[in-house]
Amino acid sequence: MIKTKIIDGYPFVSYTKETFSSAAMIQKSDEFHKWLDKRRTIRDFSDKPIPKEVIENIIMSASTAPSGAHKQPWTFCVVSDPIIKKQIRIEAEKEEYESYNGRMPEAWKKDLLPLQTDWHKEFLEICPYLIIVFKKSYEFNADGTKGNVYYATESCGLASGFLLTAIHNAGLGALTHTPSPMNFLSKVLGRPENEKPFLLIPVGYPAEECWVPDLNRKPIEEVAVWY
Ligand code: IYR
Repeated sequence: MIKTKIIDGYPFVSYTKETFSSAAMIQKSDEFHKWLDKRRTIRDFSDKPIPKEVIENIIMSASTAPSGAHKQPWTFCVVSDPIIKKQIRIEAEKEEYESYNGRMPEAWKKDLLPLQTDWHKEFLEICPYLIIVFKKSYEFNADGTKGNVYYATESCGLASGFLLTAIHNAGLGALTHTPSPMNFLSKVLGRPENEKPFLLIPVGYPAEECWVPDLNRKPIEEVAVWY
């Protein structure tokens, strides 16, 4: 039963959650890791349609992420219109062409060789949905005045992580794409001046033939320090 109380004039609700024995926690956390470890960034997408409701559920999952002062400083723009997808592809490839042919230092390009990426971004037109995460640098109050947001970058990073996990859970694939600079997305999508493009995430089924680099993830010894 949920109880309620007022603290200093603000409403609170009692919170409980299902907890587990140590043995059950070990099993659940191990299973979750094994399942999450199957997530891969993909670049070979199918054009097979996905119900809109799935994308809605995925976005609502992302939007459960914690955020500074609970400001939820994010907007998820969903593009399925082929004309807008084409526009985004043209603009992204323009920027990526410049990046791969001069803007990116040689060391960066060398680091990307194992991924075999280049400036061609045909997946931007193939996959059924592009989700563009916009970060709010401030918000508009109901009366039109400006309101602050806090830790917007961290908040959007968390929401994007939740988004990728929700996409994986639906059995779909995604790419965390950062065509740089990304300002063209604000223009193409007509976003207000308080929003800046954060990530462009194509979502879809993996293509029948889908290849990913044979990568290993760092072991616990390399990513955790115990005190
Ligand atoms: N934005 C470019 C380059 C690129 C950069 C990184 I860091 C990657 O991990 C992968 C690609 C592109 O999308 O190709």
